[in-house]
Amino acid sequence: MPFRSGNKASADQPSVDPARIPPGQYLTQQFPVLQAGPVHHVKREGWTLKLSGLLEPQRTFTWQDLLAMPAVEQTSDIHCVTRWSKLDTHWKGIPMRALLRGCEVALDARHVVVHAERNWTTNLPLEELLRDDVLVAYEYEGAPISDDHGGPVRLVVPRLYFWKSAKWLQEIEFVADKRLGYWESVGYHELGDPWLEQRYS
Ligand SMILES: Nc1nc2c(c(=O)[nH]1)N[C@H]1C(S)=C(S)[C@@H](COP(=O)(O)O)O[C@H]1N2
Ligand SMILES: [Mo]
Repeated sequence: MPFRSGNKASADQPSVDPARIPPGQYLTQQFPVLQAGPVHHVKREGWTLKLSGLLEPQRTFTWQDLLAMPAVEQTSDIHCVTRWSKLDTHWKGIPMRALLRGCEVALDARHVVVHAERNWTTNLPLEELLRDDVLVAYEYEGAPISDDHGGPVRLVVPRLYFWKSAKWLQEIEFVADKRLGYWESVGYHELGDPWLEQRYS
C-alpha cells in the first residue's frame, strides 16, 4: 500500500494521469522564474515583434497590432529541463500560424532563431514553430504576463522543454541552416523534446 500522509496539502493534490508527466520530471504547483541574467522590464509602447529572414513579406507587429487580432485561449502543460512540470497552464495570445498568414516562407527556410531582449536566443526547427499550439502569448491565467514571466509578450512552445518558450520576445528569424541558441550552444539539446528526455546534446 502506498503511504498516505493524510496532511491537507497532499490530500488536496488532484490525482494526475501519470502519462502527462514526461520521464524524469516532477509536478509543481509553483511557477518558478528562470532566465539567464536579470528580469527585463519591457514597455508595451515601442515593443515590436519582427518576422525576419527567409519569408516574404517580412513583418513587424506592434502591441496594438497584436491586440487587434483574434486571440485564442489555450491550456497547456509545460516542462522545464530543470525537471519541474506544471499542468494546465492557461495562456491567451495569437497563434504563431495566424501571425504568418499572408507570408510566404521560403522553401529553403528549415529553422528559426527566436530572439529575445538583450540578445538571448533559442532555436527551433521550422515545423516545431508551425505547430498549432505555438502561441505568441500576452496573458497568463487571465492577467497580463508579468515581467518576470516574460511580459509583455512571450512565446509558448508547449511540446518542447520550456527554455524554447522565449520570454520578452522580439523577433523570429527564418533561416536555412540550424543556428544554435543560448542554451543550445552550451550543451543543451538542439531540439529538447521532453518525452524523449532530450536534455543535453
Ligand atoms: N528571454 C529569455 N527567455 C527564456 C529564458 C531566458 O533566459 N531568456 N529562459 C528559458 C528557460 S530556461 C525557462 S525554464 C523558461 C522559464 O520561464 P518562467 O520564468 O516563466 O518559468 O523561460 C525560458 N525563456
Ligand atoms: Mo529552463
